[in-house]
Amino acid sequence: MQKILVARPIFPDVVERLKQYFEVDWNQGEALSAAELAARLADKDGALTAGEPIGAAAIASAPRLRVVSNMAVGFNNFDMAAFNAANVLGTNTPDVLNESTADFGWALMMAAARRVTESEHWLRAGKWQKWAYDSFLGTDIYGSTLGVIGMGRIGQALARRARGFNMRVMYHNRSRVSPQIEAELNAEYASKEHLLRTADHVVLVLPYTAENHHTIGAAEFALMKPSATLTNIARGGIVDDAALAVALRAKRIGAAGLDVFEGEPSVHPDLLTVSNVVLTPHIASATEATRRAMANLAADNLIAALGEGPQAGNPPNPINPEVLGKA
Ligand code: 8YV
Repeated sequence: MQKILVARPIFPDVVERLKQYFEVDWNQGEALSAAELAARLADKDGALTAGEPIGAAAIASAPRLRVVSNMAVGFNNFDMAAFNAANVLGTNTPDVLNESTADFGWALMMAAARRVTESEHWLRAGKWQKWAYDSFLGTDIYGSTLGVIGMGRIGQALARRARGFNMRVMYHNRSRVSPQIEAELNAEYASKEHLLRTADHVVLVLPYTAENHHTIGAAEFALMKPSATLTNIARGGIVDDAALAVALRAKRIGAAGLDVFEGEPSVHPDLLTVSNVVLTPHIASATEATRRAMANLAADNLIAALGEGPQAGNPPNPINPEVLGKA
C-alpha cells in the first residue's frame, strides 16, 4: 500500500475514505513544524495539506513524494518551482467554495459598512443608555459602487450578488473577463487606481503572488474615499496591515473587514486596537457543507493522482498537470 500523510485534523470520515486506499499517517495534533513535516514526509507517496508551506526542503526530504493535495483553492503555500523540478503534482480545491466564500465577503463588507461588531461590543459592554441620531453612523451598501479586485470564480460569485443591492459594479483583474461575463455581472473594467478612487466598497478576491505583496498599502488608502470600506477575503500579505491600521485609525478610510492576515494566526497588534475593523479568523469558506466538499475534493485529488479509485490517473484539479505521469 502507498503511504500518505494527512498533515492536520480534518473530517474523520474523509480520512476513513483515504484508508481504503492508503496507509495513512494522520497528524491529529498541533500544527507540524517544518522539521516535523519533513520527517513525516520522508517515506510518503502523497500528502494532504491545508496551507502548510511545502517548499524545496520539504520536497527534498521526500524522495517518494508524487502529489500534495491542498484543501484550499489558494496554493501560495506551495513552491511550484520546487514541485515542477521534482515532478511532484500539486492539486487544489477550486469551485466548491465559491458561493460560501462570496457570501462571507458580503457578510464582512456589510458588517464593516454598518458597524455591526463594533456596536455589538459597545452594547455588550453595557454602554447603551439611549437612542441617538448619530450612533454608529455607517456607509450605505444599497445603490453604492462595489469595486472587486480579482475577478476570478469567487470574485464573479461575489459580484453577481450586487444586483439585488442595485450597485454599480467595477472590477480590476490581470485581464478582462469576457464581454458575456461583464454583461451578465453588469461589471465595468477599471484600472486599479480608478477603482480605488471611485468605489464605496472595495473587496479583494485575488490570489497572492510575490508580485502583489502589499499591493494595497498607504498609497492606495490615500486614493480611496474617506467613507470607503476595504474587505479582504483573499490572502494576508496582499494588504499592508500596519498601513491599514494607520489609515483606519486616522479615518483615512471608513472601515475594513478582514478574514486573512499576513503571518496569521498572528494578527498585527495595531489592528486589534482599532475599532472600525471587523476581524475574523480565516473562515470565509467555513460552512459545514463547503468544508466537507473541500475535504472530499482534496481526497479525490490525492486518490486519483496516486492511481487509485474511479478517477485513477486523472485528478480533477491538477495545478501543474505537465508533471502528471512523470514521477
Ligand atoms: C481554506 C482558503 O480554508 O481555499 C482557500 O484558499 O483560503 C480557505 O478556504 C484555507 O486556505 C485552509 O486551507
